[in-house]
Amino acid sequence: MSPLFPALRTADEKEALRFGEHALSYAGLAGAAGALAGRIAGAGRVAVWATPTLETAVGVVAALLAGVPAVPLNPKTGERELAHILADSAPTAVLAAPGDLLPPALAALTRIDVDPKAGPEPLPAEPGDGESPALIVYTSGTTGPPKGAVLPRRAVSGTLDALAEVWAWTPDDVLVHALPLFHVHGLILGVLGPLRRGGSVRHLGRFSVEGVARELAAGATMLFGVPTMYHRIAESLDTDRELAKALTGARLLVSGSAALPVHDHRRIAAATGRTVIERYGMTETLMNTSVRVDGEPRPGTVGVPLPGVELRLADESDGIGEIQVRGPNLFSGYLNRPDATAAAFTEDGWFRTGDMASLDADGYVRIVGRKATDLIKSGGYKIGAGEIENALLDHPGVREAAVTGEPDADLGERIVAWVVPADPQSPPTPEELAGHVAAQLSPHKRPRTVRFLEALPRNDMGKIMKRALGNGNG
Ligand code: MCA
Ligand code: AMP
Repeated sequence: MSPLFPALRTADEKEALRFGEHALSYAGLAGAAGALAGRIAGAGRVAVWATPTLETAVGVVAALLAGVPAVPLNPKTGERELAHILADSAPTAVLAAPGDLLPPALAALTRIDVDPKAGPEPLPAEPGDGESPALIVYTSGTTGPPKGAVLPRRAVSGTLDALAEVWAWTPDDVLVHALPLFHVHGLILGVLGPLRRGGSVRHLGRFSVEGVARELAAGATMLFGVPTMYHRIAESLDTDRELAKALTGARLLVSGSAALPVHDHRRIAAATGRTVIERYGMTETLMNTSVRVDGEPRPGTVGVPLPGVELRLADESDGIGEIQVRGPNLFSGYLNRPDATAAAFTEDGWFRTGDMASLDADGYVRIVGRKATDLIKSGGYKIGAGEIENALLDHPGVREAAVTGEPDADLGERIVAWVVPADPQSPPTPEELAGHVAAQLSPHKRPRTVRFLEALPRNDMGKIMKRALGNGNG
């Protein structure tokens, strides 16, 4: 396989990465990542403390250059989830920015501080085998703790090159975003994408409508975001003329990770004359479909299969079936979970996405829902009802718990916890339960609403009937 980042081999002074005040040229990145790659060569796997910083980008690029699989960690991960990820992925070292305070769970690992000013050091030869694992990204299922999706090098290069083709993504593009760097969207598309093209990325550190407007006005050409971010942009457009102007000037506005409501599409188009392009992907498959830059934008659809990706609808009824995909974009399997890997594929080798869709006559894909009602997409994060229920049940004030997702204009879906308190006279407060879930799992998995009940509705078999819970979609 050819190198993942050709621009690092002909490194020049062009800006590659910028996080707030801190920027790095291709020459600087090649030096720093080359030096770090030398230090970690031969390590089994390395964890990366994935703050939105230059250090995270340098750490991940170094791992890819060294052929050492990287496990990006959400720095806000709670105790229970972090313990699971570390036990499952067994990294030998953790890469972090100097001065970052790491939780005790990481104390047993060798800590390697990332120095973006290190080098110059010659770049190592990258692994030639496209099947060798590049990254392990943890993703939630309906039950149990998150699973580690093993992403091989060919999936990373394949998906990024397919996107380059359909988006006409070139070295001249400057991407702006504020996505977290421990998921596919922010890390692979949002950081490795520009680097593979020899372009640039400016990361805002934290999302703000002002930050997006500022960078687009100052030369950024592309914006990546989840629907919640576009919703917040749409909300500001009425009153913010500079924002509308900045968006109008962008080459490409891309949304993904969840469905962008047609209402927000329309508001943005009305104020800017620009149509947001949607693409559809998954941690396990990287990107599957997109609206093409030279194709007809069609709000409510996620476009057409990307070059190299085969897509079919299985078990169709009334024109709706499960999206199944095949192609070089797919993961290799779940780490340590041959059972789950086997269950994720059909006998003839197609990956079952669990997403339900219909196809327009010309092949545009319309996602209409999900097979599993116990998966919630909130703010673009995938969250399993089961993992939250288990965390809630660990709280001494909770006797029974069920979790559903309810429609939310801002987050797409909002996590709702239905709780039977251990002591009805003094139930725990909603804030206490949200804090408990945040500390055990992750803040984005915390319930935004808690409803107390005397008992959960159950069927004759004792199974909780989520459909009987309020407006829940479970
Ligand atoms: C609040 N916070 C708490 C608590 N409550 N912390 C601890 N305990 C609590 N009880 C903190 C949070 O940590 C956060 O801190 C701040 O308060 C606000 O949090 P929150 O309310 O969750 O933020 P939000 O406003 O809801 O965030 C919206 C968001 C976010 C910015 C849109 O949801 C987001 O970044 N989403 C991106 C998801 C994503 O990238 N998904 C990709 C996966 P602080 O502010 O300091 O952080 S999907 C994927 O990769 C596939 C392949 C695909 O197709 O893309
Ligand atoms: P994750 O496992 O976090 O990678 O999330 C993948 C899931 O996000 C997919 O299975 C879809 O349900 C959803 N998703 C991603 N992009 C889109 C999109 N553009 N429209 C609708 N759903 C999406």
